[in-house]
Amino acid sequence: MELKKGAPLTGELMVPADKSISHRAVMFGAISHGKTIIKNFLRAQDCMSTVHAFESLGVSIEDDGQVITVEGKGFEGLSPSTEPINVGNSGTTIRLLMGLLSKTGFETTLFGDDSLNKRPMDRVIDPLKEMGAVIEGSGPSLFPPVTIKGQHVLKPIDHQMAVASAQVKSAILFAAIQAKGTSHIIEKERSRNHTEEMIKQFGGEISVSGKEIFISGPQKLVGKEITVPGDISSAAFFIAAATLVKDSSITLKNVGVNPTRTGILEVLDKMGAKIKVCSYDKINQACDLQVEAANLLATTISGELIPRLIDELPIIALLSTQAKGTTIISDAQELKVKETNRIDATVEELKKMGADIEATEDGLIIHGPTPLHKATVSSRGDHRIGMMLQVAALVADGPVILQKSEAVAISYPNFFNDMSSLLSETGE
Ligand code: SPQ
Repeated sequence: MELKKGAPLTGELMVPADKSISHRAVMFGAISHGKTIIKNFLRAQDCMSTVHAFESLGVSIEDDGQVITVEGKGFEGLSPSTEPINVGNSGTTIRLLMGLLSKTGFETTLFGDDSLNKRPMDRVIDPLKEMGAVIEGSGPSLFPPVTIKGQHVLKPIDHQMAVASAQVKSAILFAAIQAKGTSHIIEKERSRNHTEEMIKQFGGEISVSGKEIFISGPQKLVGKEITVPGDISSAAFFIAAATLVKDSSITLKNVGVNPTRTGILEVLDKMGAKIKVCSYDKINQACDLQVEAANLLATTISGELIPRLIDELPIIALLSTQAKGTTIISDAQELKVKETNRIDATVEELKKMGADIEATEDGLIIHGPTPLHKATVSSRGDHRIGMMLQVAALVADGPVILQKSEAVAISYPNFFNDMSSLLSETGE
């Protein structure tokens, strides 16, 4: 696909629904008792993998084009799938399901595409094993396919997490809510808390104090109506585009601003971006963001910030190529086990366009500002790398050819159309 240099971005955009929350809404709907109605569900490939997985486990899920209705019958309402379940590219689906399915009393096999089948599952399987779960994977990192031999009893866990990961934490929570007794989990750093929030929303009990979580089981959850806010991780690409392209001014509507996800806003504020956060909707933790073009300064990003912006680091790296000075990103080794090794993918693809960027053991060093040139680049099958490269093309000096552009559909099927709607409102 050929990407052209950008005209100023203007106008308004309703960014698509949050991927992390959409996955969890289906999961909680399936294990709760009664109907769950999901408004503004993200119909992207990853979330459809979660829908497909629960349908295979006997859960009725209806989509009338407006809302998704999940008929929950509790954990005990799940039934064995007749065949192994393909969860595509979705790390969230496979990892959370391992905890959720660890006490079914039946066996389930989950597998994914080439990228997912190379992502480590030991980080989830090891703590679940301590709880009495029996889960098999292959090789030393326990790669998919994984087979979950659902048990009849699980033990609670007292666990200090080794990685700052919402997926690992959520898998443990889905097992802990079924185990008899109180589990105690200490996070390495605070990661996105949508699972904890939803346990409460679906009538469950959980106590969270800083990095410490206590949860007792077994608990019975009750279905509810849920509205998914817009995804700040999708909004990030437009925030970056409007910041970088001269004379831009846009409004992004209904963007989720849960504080465990807003690291990018804090970093961009420090870099000198012009982002105004307005009209806060308390119930959905969502805001409108007004973004104008700005000149950026380099920064440093590390520590507790990393899990709060982990998926935004490729686009932050691009922004840093246009910022004055040297940006240093560290403590971000988790990027190596995403859909691609996102440290290598970001460095190698942006270097093709002339960026002054290098990989370190746990992050990136970027010198700017550096002009970006026309080139042929590839998403490598990673949606976030594909979207980052579309934004890079807006500030390049000539056309950029993006290979494997279809990967954006994993989280954002209408991404290229939404980008051109903001670019074309100037008439160019
Ligand atoms: O679901 P998947 O494939 O792992 O998706 C990614 C993404 O970029 O969309 C990561 F590659 O998001 C993860 C995120 O990085 C979604 C997520 C969640 O919903 O719990 C948590 C993060 O992963 P982790 O491993 O840090 O917990």
